Amino acid sequence: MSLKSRLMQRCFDLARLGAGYASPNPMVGAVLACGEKIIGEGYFVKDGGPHAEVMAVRSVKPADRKLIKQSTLYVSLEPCNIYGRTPPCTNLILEEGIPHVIVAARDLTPGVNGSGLKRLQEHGVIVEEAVLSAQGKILSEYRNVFVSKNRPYVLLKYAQTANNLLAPKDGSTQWLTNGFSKRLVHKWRTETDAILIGAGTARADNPALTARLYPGKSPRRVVIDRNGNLPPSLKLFDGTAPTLVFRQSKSSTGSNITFFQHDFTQADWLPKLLTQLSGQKIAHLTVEGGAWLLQEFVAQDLWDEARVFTTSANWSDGLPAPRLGKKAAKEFLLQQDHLTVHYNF
Ligand code: AOF
Ligand code: ZN
Repeated sequence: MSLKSRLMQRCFDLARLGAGYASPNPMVGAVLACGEKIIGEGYFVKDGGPHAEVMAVRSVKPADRKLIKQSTLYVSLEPCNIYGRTPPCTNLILEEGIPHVIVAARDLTPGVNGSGLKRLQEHGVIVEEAVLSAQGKILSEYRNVFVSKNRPYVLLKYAQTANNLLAPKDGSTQWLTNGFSKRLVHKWRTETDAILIGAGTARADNPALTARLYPGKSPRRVVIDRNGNLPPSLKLFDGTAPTLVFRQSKSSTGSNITFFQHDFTQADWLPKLLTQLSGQKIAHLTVEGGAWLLQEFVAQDLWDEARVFTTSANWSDGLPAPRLGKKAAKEFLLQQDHLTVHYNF
């Protein structure tokens, strides 16, 4: 692997440390290197906080500061060029006299979207774009979907039998995956803004949707309860994590629950629901089921990624899993569970 790729890979690894806390801001990692020597590095820790580039510059030892003017800044995402809650990172780069900037992907946030790179170039900074761009895009895609499509990035997560069945037909629960997969799913819960399920899944599985098998924060819970008849005794309504409930009719509030009145009779109820979630600063949404809801996302092409566990079970009957129509980009084996990751971009 070339030096450039290695240092960009380091940016990606740093960026991922912000998973779950960066959103709705992007995960960003930055490395300041003088030749092969890393003199500073940082990542975007938490929404509202200092940017990765700022953290990288701050981390430079006083003795190494003189090297900044001959160093290269590697960033997983185009440096921002707007006054948000923090000043533009392009200012910092120019003030510090960093002569060379290498990025993996553009920031599609209105006002940035290439202008950060352009400004740097206009001031004589050598700019290189699209280094490890495919990986960079995966890292930044949730932010870019959020700011350009007025909806959250949608991750579909489900388990299926070897013969592509998702759930028994009678609405009962049948656990498919092993303990390793289950723990991984809890890690993912710490990295997403919210998990959405339909009423059938809420009733059949009574999931808590909190992260218990992995340290980190629990996501918000979102449930579609069109007819408003889910029992209040469900774990979803226990107040342990903020919960958003979408119903056709108006409802009162409950403990840590926000009710949304939503018109499910309209053909565009799903994109509209996603827009509502965007308004709640949900930039990364995981959809956990059931079969009908998952299929709806696929049919309306409103998904960005799918993580699918395929187990060795073979059922004679059941509800079919969605047909994604996208080949697996990544594959993993967790003992006998086969995990595939599919991207729709
Ligand atoms: C960067 N480096 O580490 C991050 C960036 O004021 P804020 O924090 O809301 O910033 C808004 C803009 O900064 C927006 O374009 C967002 O995508 C970007 N985030 N940019 O240069 C970073 N987190
Ligand atoms: Zn910035």
